[in-house]
Amino acid sequence: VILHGYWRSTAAWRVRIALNLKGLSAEHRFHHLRRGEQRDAGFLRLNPQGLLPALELDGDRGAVLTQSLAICEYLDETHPVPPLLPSEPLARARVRAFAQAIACDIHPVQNLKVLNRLGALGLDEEARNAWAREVIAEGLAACEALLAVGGGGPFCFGPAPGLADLCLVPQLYNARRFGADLSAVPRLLRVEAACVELPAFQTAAPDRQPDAE
Ligand SMILES: N[C@@H](CCC(=O)N[C@@H](CS)C(=O)NCC(=O)O)C(=O)O
Repeated sequence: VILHGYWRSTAAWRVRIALNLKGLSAEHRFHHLRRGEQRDAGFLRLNPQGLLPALELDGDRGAVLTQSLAICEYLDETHPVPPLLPSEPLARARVRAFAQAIACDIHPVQNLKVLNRLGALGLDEEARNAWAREVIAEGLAACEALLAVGGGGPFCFGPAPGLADLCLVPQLYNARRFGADLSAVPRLLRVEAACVELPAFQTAAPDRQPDAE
């Protein structure tokens, strides 16, 4: 498979962790987000949304998958061991809700595209960063409470990392990047500490990618 990403793309990072947890290797192609390479014609043919990641498959007639959570679930369905989701429906729904709280409700609101639009509307860099900080802090505080409902430990939902954890760790990186207050999320930070002990998370980290600046 070929993973189209960028070292600091948190959505691509989720997929890197999923591939590592599954023990799958991928060829990596990099698209520089700050230079707008995600909008090049060649990449738009792969993902008309102009967003990273995209995963080109070597099977399934060379299909291209987009949307990090859809990609992670595809990997989980095609390589079920170790699982990224619990088998029991209620537990699965809780893990998906946590992952989507990050991937659908926090990350898109602080994404590059949105911050650029805010800039075009006249918000200066400090105001844009304050926007991102607040969105992330508020969203992660809710995630902390979601864990209190369904969580065990040391990972988000029990003794093994999965879909929730691979969303959480990159989002905490973005939180720090924008200077969000993390004092209200001690449990999330404990989960992060457990994750970063694992090689699957370590080798997926942005500064370990060949295109890191
Ligand atoms: N919901 C999408 C989000 C993809 C996304 O927003 N990717 C970012 C990088 S983390 C991107 O490509 N941004 C480019 C832009 O905003 O122009 C997913 O989970 O794959």
